[in-house]
Amino acid sequence: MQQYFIDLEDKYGAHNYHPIPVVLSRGKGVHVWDVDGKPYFDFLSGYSAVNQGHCHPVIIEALIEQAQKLTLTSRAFYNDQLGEYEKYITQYFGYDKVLPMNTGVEAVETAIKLARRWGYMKKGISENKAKIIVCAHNFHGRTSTVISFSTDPSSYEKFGPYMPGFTVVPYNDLPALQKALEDPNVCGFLVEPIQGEAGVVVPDEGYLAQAKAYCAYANALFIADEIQTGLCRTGKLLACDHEQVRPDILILGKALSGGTMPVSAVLADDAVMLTIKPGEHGSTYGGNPLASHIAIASLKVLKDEDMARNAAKMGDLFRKMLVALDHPNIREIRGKGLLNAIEIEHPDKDAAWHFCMELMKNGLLAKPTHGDKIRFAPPLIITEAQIGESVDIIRKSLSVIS
Ligand code: IF1
Repeated sequence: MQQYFIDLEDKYGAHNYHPIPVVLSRGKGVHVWDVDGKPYFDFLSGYSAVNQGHCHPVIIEALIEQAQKLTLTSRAFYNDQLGEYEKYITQYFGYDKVLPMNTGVEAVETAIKLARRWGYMKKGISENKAKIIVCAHNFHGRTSTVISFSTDPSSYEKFGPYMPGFTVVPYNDLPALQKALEDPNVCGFLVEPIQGEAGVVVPDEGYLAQAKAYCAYANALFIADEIQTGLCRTGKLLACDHEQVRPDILILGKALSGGTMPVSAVLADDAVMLTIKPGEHGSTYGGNPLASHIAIASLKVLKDEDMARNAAKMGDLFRKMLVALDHPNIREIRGKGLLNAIEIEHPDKDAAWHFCMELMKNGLLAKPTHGDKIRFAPPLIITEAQIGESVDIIRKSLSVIS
């Protein structure tokens, strides 16, 4: 049965992914089921889009309710959902304004345009000279501008020519950042509070706070891409909250819709946001009433169910249990809250893939990146008992690479 669907995708779909060979047809909470009815723990959570768990009843109810009333107006007209959502999300995160988009990378693009616009209008940078500092091994999405400052050849190679105006510094390197900020044409520093795609790289404590302080001193905007780290994933509402850092521009996506549709957002105060005027930026679907209604429900559920607290607690427990496995083929265990990764040490370079295949056989879904790293990021509603069951599966599956 599964092979039929795999063959369909292979024949008619572009080959831009290499999935784990499992075909899913249902999800509920921390579980997904394949087309044959076999259940799995979902330890990817749609790359953190389903923080609230699959098909969360409150979010699905909001979706159905709004889908039956009004789904899209375009921004040529007002609708009765967008304003309520804008009020809700700005108060939720404490910013003057929000600019709604759809995918994560669109929100990143929006933040880049905002930072440049602010650089020209407020900082006085001369035209077309603005620079944005980014970090090595960043991942901010797949558009041609965003891959222009990727340092991963599989993201940028043979997709040039590239967009100029970006300066790369090493991640978690404060002196390098301080030096790069000396350039008066720098309008902002774009950073992931924890690097996701790079393999869940957690910077040293104090990095974000000091980076923000350097930005303030240099009159440059601190731009946090919390698309993956935000919305309770790391055990706080935002990963920046671990260091009491308030970004000048905050970028959100993924779990803003609990995995139901692409909803992203850029938050900033008036001094930044009002530099973009009517007609200068937007999107057909951005701020549509369906997305607005769903996003309120998705944010509400995170707070009502105290998911930050559970993510912090379950994350600590999970890492403790992994450490206790004391397995010779696990080189490193790292993460914060329920954004975790392990690194496999093995002479066979496909060991992490074989291990994930075994996890699948035993009822847990995860996927390797960069060969030897495996991300473990279940929905934030996971219970202590389910963490226990999952670690049992991980322990059992490690035998294939022992
Ligand atoms: C894929 C990783 C996760 C992101 C950050 C922006 C975006 C992403 C920090 C763009 C997207 C995704 C996309 C997904 C794989 C994935 C990913 F492995 F690449 F690193 F989540 F872990 N900023 N991350 O993590 O958001 O436009 O995709 O909505 O298949 O490419 P998008």
